[in-house]
Amino acid sequence: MTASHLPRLNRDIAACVDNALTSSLEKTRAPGIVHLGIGAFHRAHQAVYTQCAMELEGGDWHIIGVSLRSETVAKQLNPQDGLYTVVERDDSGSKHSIIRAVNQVLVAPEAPEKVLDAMCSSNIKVISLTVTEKGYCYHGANADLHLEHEDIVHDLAHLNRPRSAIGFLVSAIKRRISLHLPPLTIISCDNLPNNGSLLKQMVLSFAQQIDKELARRIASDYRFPSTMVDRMVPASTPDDLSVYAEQLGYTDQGMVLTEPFTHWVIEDSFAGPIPAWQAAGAIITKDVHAFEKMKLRLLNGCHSAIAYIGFLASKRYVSDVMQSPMLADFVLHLMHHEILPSVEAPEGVDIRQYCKELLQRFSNPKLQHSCYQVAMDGSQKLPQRLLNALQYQLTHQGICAGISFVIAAWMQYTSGRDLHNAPIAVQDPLAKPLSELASDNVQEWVLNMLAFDAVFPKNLAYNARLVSEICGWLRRIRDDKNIELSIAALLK
Ligand code: CS2
Repeated sequence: MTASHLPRLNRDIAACVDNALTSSLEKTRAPGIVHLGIGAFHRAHQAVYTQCAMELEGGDWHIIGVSLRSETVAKQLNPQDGLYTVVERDDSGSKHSIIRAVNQVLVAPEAPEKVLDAMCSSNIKVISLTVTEKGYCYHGANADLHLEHEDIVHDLAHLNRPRSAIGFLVSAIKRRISLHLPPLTIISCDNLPNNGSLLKQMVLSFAQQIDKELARRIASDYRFPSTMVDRMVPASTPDDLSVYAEQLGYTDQGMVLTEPFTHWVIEDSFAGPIPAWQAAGAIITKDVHAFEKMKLRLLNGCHSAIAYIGFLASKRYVSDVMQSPMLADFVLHLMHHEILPSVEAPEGVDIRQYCKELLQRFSNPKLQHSCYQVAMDGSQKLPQRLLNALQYQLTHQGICAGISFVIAAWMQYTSGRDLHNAPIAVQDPLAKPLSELASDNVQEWVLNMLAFDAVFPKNLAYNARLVSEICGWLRRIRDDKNIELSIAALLK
């Protein structure tokens, strides 16, 4: 137990895994999980819990990883037999473990039929996903599956060669049902509120388009637990790989770098067996929502704020932002005065201590998490990270200058120009329409932005107080051309 009473990964087991080269784990490596979206986060989080679970309580739970877009991870991991190193680093040093939970990586665009075969194997009991927010093809304004999304249109027409995670899931489930295979537990591990229910809704909406009976079977037999996942995992750079190659004495193309902290809360709702994740430190509970809300708003909300103000203040890493007293004070203000009021502590968690630990995690100078990386896909992130807390503050006549400031900073960012007019390579599925809203007429820009219903809920569009807050901060940011100066005005 730690000060905020959150259980952590069983460290002794992590160490024992590291020395387990000759364990039974090595001999069989039989798969039980297909994971869609095997990026760095999965490799530093669920795969580590799964390996610990196998070490503790056994079971055939190796992972077949799937890349839905690029072949990069397959090229890194397959020649290494799926093995890779997780390096945890902070001020006190670094620690590494070799993870052997991944069997192989399939590349969906190259061989969708292989992915479907894997998902339809009778050994597979769990399918998990980290496909990022945009991978759910969710349409904010309709609060449902985006039926006009090009991947969904494609998958509805070519169910045997899908592209999207949703298309793969429905195609595989349809086949599993026709083969009389047992139902699966399908676990979303993305940073979305009620991620399990959301995924279920997307899968059912897609299935309805094909066959209502299929949708009914999925709803009754398959389980979609919600989860709260937490570990900061920056993208590894070629420099990192060469530095660690020297330190470790081997080259690992699939190495992932992360922080010591890790946390996983899973809703207790399963269609069949699961690995002994609980023994490895995960919490399995009936009520995951309190954890999700706390984490999405306090951690991810502040993280996105740090990313936009940090980028515009020419800070490279999240920890650089925390080193500026002015910017760090802003984060503190945002966290405590504007986000925290809308969050209730999950049972047994000391939320003040949780906030304190978050500030320490953001400040970890060894993590090197770039503002640019966290700034990606803001249109998909802001609603659950900051706009829910904003709605709470507006309804309760609370302060919202900080959140409005972050929205103004994000708007400047999405314009594709920084405060000195240098171009920004904005990575966001809605980058084009967002940049087209930018205007020298700030009032017009803000009104059009708040009416952009793929991001902003309808009730925010006409909120006079919000319009005036954001206009004020956006003008100020653009006039000052110095984020720290503008923040000084906010904090005074
Ligand atoms: C980050 C998250 O990139 C981002 O948007 O806020 O990936 C964050 O590092 C994790 O959610 C931490 O658990």
